[in-house]
Amino acid sequence: MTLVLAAAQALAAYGGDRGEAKYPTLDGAKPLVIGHRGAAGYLPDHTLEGYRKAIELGADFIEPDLVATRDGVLVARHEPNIIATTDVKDRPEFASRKTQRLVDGAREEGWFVSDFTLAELKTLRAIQPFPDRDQSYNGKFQIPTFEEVLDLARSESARVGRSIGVYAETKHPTYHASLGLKLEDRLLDTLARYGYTSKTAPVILQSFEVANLKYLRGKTQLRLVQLVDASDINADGSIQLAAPFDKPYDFAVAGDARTFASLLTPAGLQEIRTYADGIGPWKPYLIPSRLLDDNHDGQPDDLNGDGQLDERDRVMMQPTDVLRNAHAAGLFVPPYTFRSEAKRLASDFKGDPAAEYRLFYTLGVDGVFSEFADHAKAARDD
Ligand SMILES: [Ca+2]
Repeated sequence: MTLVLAAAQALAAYGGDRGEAKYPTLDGAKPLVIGHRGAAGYLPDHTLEGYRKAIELGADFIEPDLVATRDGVLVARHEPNIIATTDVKDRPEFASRKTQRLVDGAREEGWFVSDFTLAELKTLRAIQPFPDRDQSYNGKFQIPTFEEVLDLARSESARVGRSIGVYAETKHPTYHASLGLKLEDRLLDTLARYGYTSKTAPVILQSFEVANLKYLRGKTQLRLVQLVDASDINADGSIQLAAPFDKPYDFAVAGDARTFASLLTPAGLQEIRTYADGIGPWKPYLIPSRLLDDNHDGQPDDLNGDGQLDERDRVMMQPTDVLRNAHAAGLFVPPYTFRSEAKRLASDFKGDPAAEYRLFYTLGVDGVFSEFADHAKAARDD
C-alpha cells in the first residue's frame, strides 16, 4: 500500500461515519489554511489583491512577510531586494538606486526596500516572480503597507463572515537592525493600535531568527512561531544545511554552533517552547522524499523520463519524529510550502495536490502554507 493511500484511509477513519470533524492536530481543530504570500499561485506575491484572492479561495490566515522602508514603514515583501517582485528594474528614475548589499552574509545585487521611502515604493508595481505562473497581472498592483494588510483582513472578515487572521513574518531581523530599521517594536506598536496583543488575537508572528522571537516573547502575548529552514534536500532524503540557510542568522552572527536541524531535536523543541507557541518547518523535515537509483548507475533516475530531475522524480519517505515530538512539546506545526503545479509534487501524488495535502493532514499538521488556498481547503474539508 502506498503512503498516500494509507493516508487517505487514515483520514477517513478520523472523520468516521458520524461526520464529525476531528483532526490529529495539537488541539483537535481543523488545520489552518494559510495563504502563503497571499494567493501566490494565482496573483503576484504580497499584494492586497493577492491576499483578497486567498480569502475568497478559503484561506483562514493571510501571510505578509514584513520588511522596512527607508522611512521606517513596514511593508509586505518576501525579500528586502525587490528586483524579482516589482517592476523597479524598468524604472529609469530609480536606476541609480541599484546597488549591492549583504543580506544574511550573502551578497546580492538589486534594489532594496530600505533605500526607498514609502511614497517611492508606492509608485512601483508588483510582478509575478515565478516565470511559469500567470504573468498577466504584472504591473497592476501596489506594494501594501502592513496597516493596509491589517485593514484588509478586518474588512474581509466582516464581509465574508469569518475571522481572517494575519500570519506575519519579520524578515531578516538582524539585517534590518543593522540598518537602524529594527522591525519588532514597529510591528508591536502597529498591532497594539489594532488591539492585537493577546494570545487569542487573530495574529501569529513568525521568524527564521531566534533572538527577535525571544525579544517579542518578552513584550507580547501574541502567538509566536519559530520558522525552520534548510538549503536543500539531498538525493537520499537527508536535509542539506549550507550557509546562509543552515542556521538562524542571529546564531551565525553570535557564533552559535546550533543549526536549524538542532532546533528540531527534542531538546531544541523544548527550548523553542520557552519562547514560542509553534514551529513552521520546511515540509521535508516532517516527511522527506528521495530520488531513486534503481538501475544502480550512480545517477538519480528520471522517473517520468522528461530529461530533467525535479519533484516528480522523488518518492515520499516515512515521516520523521519531528511532528510527534513538537506536539509532545506543546508546539503547533504548520509546514511550508504547498504548491499545486505537477512539477512541484513528488511522484507519489501523480500530479494531484490533494494527495499531498491529505498525507500531511493525516500526519497531524496544524496548518499548511499554501499558494493555492482553494486546493488546501478542498483537501481538508471534502
Ligand atoms: Ca524528470
